[in-house]
Amino acid sequence: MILEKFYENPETLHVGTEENRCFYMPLDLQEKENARNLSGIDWKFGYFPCVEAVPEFQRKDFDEEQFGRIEVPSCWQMLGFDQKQYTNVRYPFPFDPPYVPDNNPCGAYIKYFDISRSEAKEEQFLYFEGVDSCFYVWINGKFVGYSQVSHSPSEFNITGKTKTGMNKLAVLVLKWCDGSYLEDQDKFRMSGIFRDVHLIFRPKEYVRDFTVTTPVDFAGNTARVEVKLDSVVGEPQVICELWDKDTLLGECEAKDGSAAFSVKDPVLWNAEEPYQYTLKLRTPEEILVQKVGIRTISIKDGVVLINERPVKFKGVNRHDSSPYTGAVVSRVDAMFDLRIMKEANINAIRTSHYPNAPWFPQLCSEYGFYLIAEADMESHGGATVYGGSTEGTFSYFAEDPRFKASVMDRVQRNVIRDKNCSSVIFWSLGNESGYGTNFEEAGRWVKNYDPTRLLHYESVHFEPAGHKKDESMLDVESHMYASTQMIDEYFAQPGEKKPFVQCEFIHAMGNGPGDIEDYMQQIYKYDGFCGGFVWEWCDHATYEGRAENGKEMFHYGGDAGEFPHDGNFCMDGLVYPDRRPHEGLYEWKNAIRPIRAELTDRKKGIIRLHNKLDFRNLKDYIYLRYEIKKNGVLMEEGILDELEAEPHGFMDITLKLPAKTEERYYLKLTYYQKAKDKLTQVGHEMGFDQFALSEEKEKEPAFENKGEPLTLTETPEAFCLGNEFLHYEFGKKEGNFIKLERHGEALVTAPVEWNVYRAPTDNDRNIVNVWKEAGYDRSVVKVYGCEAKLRQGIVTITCDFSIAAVFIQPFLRLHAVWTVNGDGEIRVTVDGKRDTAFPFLPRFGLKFCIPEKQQEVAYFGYGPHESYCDKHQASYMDVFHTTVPELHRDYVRPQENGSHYNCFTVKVGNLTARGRKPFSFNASEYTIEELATKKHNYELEKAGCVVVCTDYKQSGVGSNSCGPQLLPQYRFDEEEFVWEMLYCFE
Ligand code: IPT
Repeated sequence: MILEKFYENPETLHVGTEENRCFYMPLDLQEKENARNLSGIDWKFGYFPCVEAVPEFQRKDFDEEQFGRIEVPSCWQMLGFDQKQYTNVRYPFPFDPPYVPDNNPCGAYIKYFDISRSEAKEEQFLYFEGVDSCFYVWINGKFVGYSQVSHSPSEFNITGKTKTGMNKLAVLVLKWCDGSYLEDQDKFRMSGIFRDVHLIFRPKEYVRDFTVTTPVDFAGNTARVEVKLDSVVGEPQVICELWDKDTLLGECEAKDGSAAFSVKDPVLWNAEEPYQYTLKLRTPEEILVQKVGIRTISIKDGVVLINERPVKFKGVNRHDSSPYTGAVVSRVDAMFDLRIMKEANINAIRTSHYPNAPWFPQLCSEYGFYLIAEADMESHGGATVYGGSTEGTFSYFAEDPRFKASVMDRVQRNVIRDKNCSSVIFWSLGNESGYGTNFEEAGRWVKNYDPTRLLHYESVHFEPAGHKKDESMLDVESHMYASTQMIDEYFAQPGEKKPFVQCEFIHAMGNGPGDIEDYMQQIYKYDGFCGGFVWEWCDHATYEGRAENGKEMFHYGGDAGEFPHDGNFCMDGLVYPDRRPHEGLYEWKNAIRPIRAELTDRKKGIIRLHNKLDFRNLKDYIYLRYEIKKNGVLMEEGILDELEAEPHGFMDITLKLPAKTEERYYLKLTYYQKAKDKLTQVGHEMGFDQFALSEEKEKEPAFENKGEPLTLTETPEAFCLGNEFLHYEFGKKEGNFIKLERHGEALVTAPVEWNVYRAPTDNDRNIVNVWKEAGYDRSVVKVYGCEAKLRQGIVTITCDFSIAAVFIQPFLRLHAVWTVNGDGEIRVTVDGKRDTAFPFLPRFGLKFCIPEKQQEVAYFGYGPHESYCDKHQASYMDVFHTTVPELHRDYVRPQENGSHYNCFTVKVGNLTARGRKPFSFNASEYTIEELATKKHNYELEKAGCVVVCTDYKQSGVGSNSCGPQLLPQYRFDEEEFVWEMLYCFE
C-alpha cells in the first residue's frame, strides 16, 4: 500500500480531524445517547510487518478472506501478533526523528456498520478514544483522514462519505510515527485501536465545545456556574439548565455564547464528598449533559487550597494497564482500581504519563479523586542516545522547533478533553521531556486557556545548557524521588516558595516501600508540602497462562526475548498485575489513615485524635474500636462512636489504661467507617494506631540448669555434647552447631549457619553490587579458637571467629559464647565488631533448617504483614499464629520477603527463639539462594526444609530501586554490637 507519509512528518499531525472538544456523547431529546459504540468482536484484521506489505484493503473489491477477526478495543501484541516489548527510557527504534523504522508493523482493520435512513440525514462523526500510534481512516474506500497522539481522541466528520445501509470503515494503524518520539512512557509498548470507537449522530446545528467554570463567593456563600460556548455549529437556540439531583435550579438561554447560574448555599465538591450538579445544554434537537462539581483551586502563601482549605494529596501514579489486555482498560477495571484506592485512603491520581480513557476523569469526579491530568508526552529517551546527557539531548524535543506544534497539540488535547471535570486540579505538560521553548509556550497556553487550575511540570529542572528558562507559568515546585533531606532544605530556604509536590515518590517496586512514614512526617510538618504520588499503582506484566505447577505466569521485560528491555522495572506497583494488594498498599493505606492518634498523657489515659481529613468532620463518619492487650491477650475493648473533630482539628479521648508494669501491654485504636460512601461500606476499616503501654525493656530470656546433665566429648572436628536423649555436635571449623538430634531424630536438617545475606530485593538493586563487592553473598566463617567446658551438667562453648569472602579481608569479627543445658536449650551471646570500611550489612543472624513438615508458626512481634525496621506501618505488635507458606510473599520476581520485625519470640515448628532484645525472623520454604536466583515466582523450587532466619538486625528495604538511598537510620551499620538469643526445641 502506498501512503502519504504523514507518520514521519511532524508538520502534519492530523488530517481531516475535527477541532478538539470536551468529552461527551450527545443525547437525543429523550436523553438517549445519539451514538453507537462500534467496539466489538466483529472487526476484520490483518497484521503486516510493514506498510508496503499491506494490500489495498480499504477498497470495495478487496478479498477479505485473507483477514482474520479481532476484538476492538485491543492491543495486537496481546493477541499474538508482533513482539511484546517493555522498555522504559530507551527508544525501541533508532533515534532519528522524525523518522521511524521502515519495517513499521501495521494493523489493518475493517468494520461494517449500518446507517438507517433517519441517521443518514444527520451529521455523522467517527470518534476514536485512542489508537496507538497513528492511523489512516477510509469510509467506503474514500480517504477520511489521519491522526496521532495515542492517548487522546480523534474525531472525523464522515457526513457525505456514508450511505444508507452498510458502510465499510477501514483503519490502518501503524506501530510507529513521529509522535512515538513523544510517547516514550515507561510501559509495555502496545499498538492498535485500544480504546472505544463511536459513531456519533448530530443535528445540523449543535454545540461542539463548551467550558464550565465554578467561581465561589465564600463570604457570601454563593457560587456561580458559568458556561461558555466555545464552538457552536449553526445558530441553534441553546437553553442551559442546572439541576441539583431532580430539582431544576435554573434555566436560561445562552446569550453571546455564555450563560451563568447563581447557586446559593452550594454543596462544594471535594474528593471526600464529591457532590455534583448536572448541567444540561439543550438545543432544539440535542442535549449535552455535563456533571459539575463546584470547587475552586488556589494557592495562598505557598499552600495549595481547594475551596480555600489546605489539602494534602495522598496519591498514586496510574497507568491504564491490564495483564490480560495490555493498555485496554474497561470501566469495570477502572472502577475496581478506584474502589481499592478508596479503601486504601488514596485521594489523588496522576494519570501517568498520558490522558487515561476519556471517561476516567469523569469517574474520578463522580467518586472523589483529585487528578493531575497529564498530557501524552514523554521523551526521556533523548538522554540515552550515543553521547546523550540530561543536560543536553534530554531536552531535544523541548527545544526542536520541528516538534513545537506536536508538544502544543498534545498539551491542548489533554486540557480541552477534560476541562469540565471537577476531578482535575492540576494540568501536567507531560513527564520527563526536559525543558525548553516548546514547553514554555505550551505552559503559557494552558495558563491562559484555563486560569482556574494549577499547572505542573516536573521536568523543568532539566534545562539544556544555554537556555534561560522561564518557569513562571508553573504553579508548583514538583520533584520526583526527592530525599527527605532535600525537602527539608527546600523549606529551610527563606522567602516565598511555590507549593512543593512529589509527583513521584515512594517507589513501590518489589519488597517495599520502606520510607513512607518519613515522607508523611514531612507532608504533615510543612504546610507548603501538598503531598505526593506513589510510583506506581500497579505492576505491569502480561499474563501468560499457568505453569506446569499450576501457578499463574506473569511476564515482564525480557521474557518475550525483546531488545532493549528493562526487565522487571515495570513491576513497581502497590498492587500485583491482577490487582491483588502488595504489602506496600497496606503500608501506604495506614500511613495516610484519616486519624492519627497521639498518647498525650499516659497516666491519665488521654489520647489526642488528630483529624487528618481536609473536609470532613469525624462526626457521623468515623468510629473507633480500642483494645488493650497484655502479651497478646485481650484485656479490654470498647467502641467510641461519638467522635467529633473538624478537619485538621483534634479531639481528646480518655481511656483507663493499666498502670506501668513489666508486662507487654499494647493499646490499639482501629478506625472504622460509620457512614456509607459511594465506594466504601459502613464498617470498612480505615486504619489504626498502636501504642506500647510498657517500655520495651530488654528481657533476659530465662535459662536454667535443667534436664538430664550433659556429657562432653571431643573429636578433631567437633565438640559432642549430649545425654540419654540429646546429641549435639558443635563444628570447630564452622563455629556453629553442625548436628542437633534428639531421640535420634534430627532437629535441624543442615548445620546451623551464621548469615549476613538476603535475597536482594528490587530496592537492593543498587546496593547489591556494593554488597557483592564486599563479598557478603559468598562469605565464609574462619574460627580462630574454640573451647568447650562442662560444668554442673551444662556445656559452655566459647568461640572466636570472623566472617570474610574469598580475596577480601574479614568484615566481621565475633566472639560467641554458647551455653547448652540438659533440656537441649541453647543460649548464645555474640559480641560483634564490624569493619566500618565495609558497607552496611543486609542482616546478621543465625540460620536454621528444620524439617519440612514443621509448618506452624507463632510469633510476638510486628505482623500480620511483612515487616522491616522501615516498613511496619501496616503491622502492629501482637501474638500471631500462622504457617510457613502463609509467611511467604509471592513477588513475581522472587526476593527477600516475609520478615517480621521487632519480635520478642517466635516458634516455628519445634524451634522456639527468644531474644534479650527484639529480633527479626523469616521462615520460608525456599532458600535464600533460590529466592536470589529465580526470575519468576512460578520457577521457585522448595528447599525440602523450612529455612528459619533469626536476625539480630536486618537492614530496611527503602525504595532505592528508583528513590533515594536507604536512610542511614535503617542501615545495619553498627560498629559494635551484642546479641543474645535463646533457642529451644520442643
Ligand atoms: C521515573 C518515570 O517518570 C516513571 O515513568 C518511571 O519510569 C519511574 O521513574 C521508574 O519506575 S524516571 C526515573 C529515571 C526518575
